[in-house]
Amino acid sequence: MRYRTLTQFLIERERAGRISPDLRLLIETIARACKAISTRVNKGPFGGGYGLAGSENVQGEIQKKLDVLSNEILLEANEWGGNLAALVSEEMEDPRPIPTHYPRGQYLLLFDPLDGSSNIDVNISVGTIFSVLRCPTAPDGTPHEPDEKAFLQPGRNQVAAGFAVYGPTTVLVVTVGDGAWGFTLDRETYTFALTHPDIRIPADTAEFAINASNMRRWEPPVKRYIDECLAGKDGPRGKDFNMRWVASMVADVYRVLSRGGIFMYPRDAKNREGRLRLMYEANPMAFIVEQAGGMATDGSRRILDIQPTSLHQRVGVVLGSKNEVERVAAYHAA
Ligand code: AFP
Repeated sequence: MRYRTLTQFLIERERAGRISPDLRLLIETIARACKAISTRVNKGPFGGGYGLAGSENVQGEIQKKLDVLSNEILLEANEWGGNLAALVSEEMEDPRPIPTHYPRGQYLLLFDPLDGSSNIDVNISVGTIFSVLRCPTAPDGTPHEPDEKAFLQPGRNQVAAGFAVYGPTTVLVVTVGDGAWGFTLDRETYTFALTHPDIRIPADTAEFAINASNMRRWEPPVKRYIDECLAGKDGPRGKDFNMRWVASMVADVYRVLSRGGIFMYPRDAKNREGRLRLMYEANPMAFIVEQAGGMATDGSRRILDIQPTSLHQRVGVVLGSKNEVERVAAYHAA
């Protein structure tokens, strides 16, 4: 069976006027960078990528060599194209404006270069998450300085988002606002083939994903929801539930996209704002999940409507099968 490639998919959307040539180039460039990261991840200890980088990132997290490497791959791939004004990364404190010796473009790119990196050394899937915004312009069309303020836009402003999961296969999931589309890396031709067209998340599920070790810290609505899942068919839900927790958001979200489910990293007594990052984890995943017919909230509010106040702010996340996410929101409202 011949699969359409990512390039064919993007050319079709450019011809349909849904994306600009610059946005097409941006997504293709990110996809190429994800191939390079996938190669390094799959080299394991033979690629010099294992272990600690001996540094800390802006989050105060110990950096793995692959964190730093992945960040550099994405920076180098994206600085010359003339389609970006600036970049934001989980690994960097401030926005990185495109160097003045390159032309600047209209888009802002945000990414988590290697999500789930604490799973690297134990050979569990990790990934890359990205989000694309437009740089705001003045009424006369001149672009604003691509500073922190330019990035602080609600997630509903995203023009594209995606993530790669580096697992048994490398899959890239992308949305440009007309559905969520999954591409699997064909390692013989080294091209992304459209294997999961127009992904749809089932509205119902019997599978939840949460880090249950935080149970004592959860707010009551979350505790109620999980207790009811655990009560199974003898409880108020009248059916048994299964649990999964990979601790790599990309892997957990990809499973939800593939077979339904609800993924939760709620605010709690320890992570009062939540643990996941709004701008380059929650927002892109929320955009993709909504495009696949699912729902994404911080427990009660739609994630894509949250007005950011700082680049690296955290947020609670409840996303996936619509009817379950709605139930959690109803418990918060009660
Ligand atoms: P790391 O990138 O530090 O491994 O964190 C991964 C993550 O941001 C997200 O991908 C997971 O869903 C979540 O954290 C796992 O958090 P816990 O380790 O607390 O379960």
